Amino acid sequence: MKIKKEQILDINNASMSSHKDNYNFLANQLTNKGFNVKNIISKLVEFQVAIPSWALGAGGTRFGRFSFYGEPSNLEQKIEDVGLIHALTQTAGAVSLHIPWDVPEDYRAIKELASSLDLKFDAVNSNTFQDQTNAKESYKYGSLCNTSQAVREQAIAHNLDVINIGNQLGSKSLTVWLADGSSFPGQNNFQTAFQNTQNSLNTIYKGLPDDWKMLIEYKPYEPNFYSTVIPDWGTSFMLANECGEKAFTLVDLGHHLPNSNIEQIVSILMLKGKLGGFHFNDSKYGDDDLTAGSIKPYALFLIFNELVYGMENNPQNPDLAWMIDASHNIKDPLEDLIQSLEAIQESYAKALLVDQDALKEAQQEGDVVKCQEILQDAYKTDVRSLLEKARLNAGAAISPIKAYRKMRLRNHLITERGKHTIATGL
Ligand code: PSV
Ligand code: MN
Repeated sequence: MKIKKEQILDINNASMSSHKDNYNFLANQLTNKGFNVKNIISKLVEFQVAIPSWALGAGGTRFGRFSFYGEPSNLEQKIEDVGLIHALTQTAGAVSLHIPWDVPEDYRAIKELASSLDLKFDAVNSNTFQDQTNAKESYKYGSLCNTSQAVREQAIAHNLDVINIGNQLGSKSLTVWLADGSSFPGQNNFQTAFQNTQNSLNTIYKGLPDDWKMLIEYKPYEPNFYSTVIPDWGTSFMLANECGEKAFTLVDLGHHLPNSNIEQIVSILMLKGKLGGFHFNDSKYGDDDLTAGSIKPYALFLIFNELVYGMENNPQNPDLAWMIDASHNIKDPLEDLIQSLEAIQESYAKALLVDQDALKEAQQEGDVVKCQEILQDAYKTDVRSLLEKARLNAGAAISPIKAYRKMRLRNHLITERGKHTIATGL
């Protein structure tokens, strides 16, 4: 199903006057402080975050799964769902596919559908953490790190296939996340596992088209609980460095041990020109994959503060591939993704309000109190009307969640697809 522009305009009319009041008040305040509000709005309009194809159905845990009904059961329907989110927000202009869950049957039709919804294909993701039906070799003891050459070759060939699929869709990057590691001490030789992984990545890297990037994700634990081959950003950075200039580190917010200083990681990777991609989510304990900004919004703001600084000061770092990597056990996946998008844009807007010159001066003077005041002044600004204005300018809904509910989109999806459809993915 597709949303018509007029439906959004109609719904927007009801909240227009209160939006205008709030926006005019804030825009005046910010202008008086010396901010270029127009410029901030256009940055917000430009900021697009990819939706992962596997986040459109209920996530579930290993204890069970509760469907939200009307889930997309094929690639076309997944793309249509992303189209709904994008129509309502105009901030989700890309989809990230996971292979083999999303192999297109008809490339032309899929490309046409995506472009009719104004969507691009962002990074394509390989999957060597699950055994596929009829696969010759098993990834039980790892994929790119495996001691068996045959297993490594199968995993390498899969990654090359993924590049090929992505290439036909217009994608420009491959994201590699490995579940490789060990569950018990002694199971793996750390050096052999690392070296095998490096060699395998080098081979995949050689198959990258010139204008592609390889994004290497890290994660300290799960599904292996004693060690992972790429546990942290430093290991990912080493591997990427040896692969070459088209390889980068990808930061997934959930892939850190508790209390890690993620903003510092982001900052140094950008200084080194090696931050390639970003997966947004939030967590209380581990890789909880909760809605972005739902648990630690201040941490998300501090991360964005470094991202904004890096985007302005580190031309050596490429444009980033932004993606939400969340999972929804009890919420409507589309509503949850809209909430994540809102939180991401909100943190971005607040980070754009940090007075970088004043901060630099306060840092030089050793005025710690002022430094904190500057950051918190930006953080405490209610920027929601800026986001509304950006959405209005782009033809989206003033309040995407309200519009989603008003249009009864989930009910329409259930009527169209049936209740008990199940999305492929996690
Ligand atoms: C792993 O937890 C991960 O975050 C990686 O990004 C994967 O690509 C994604 O989940 C789904 O497989
Ligand atoms: Mn991820």
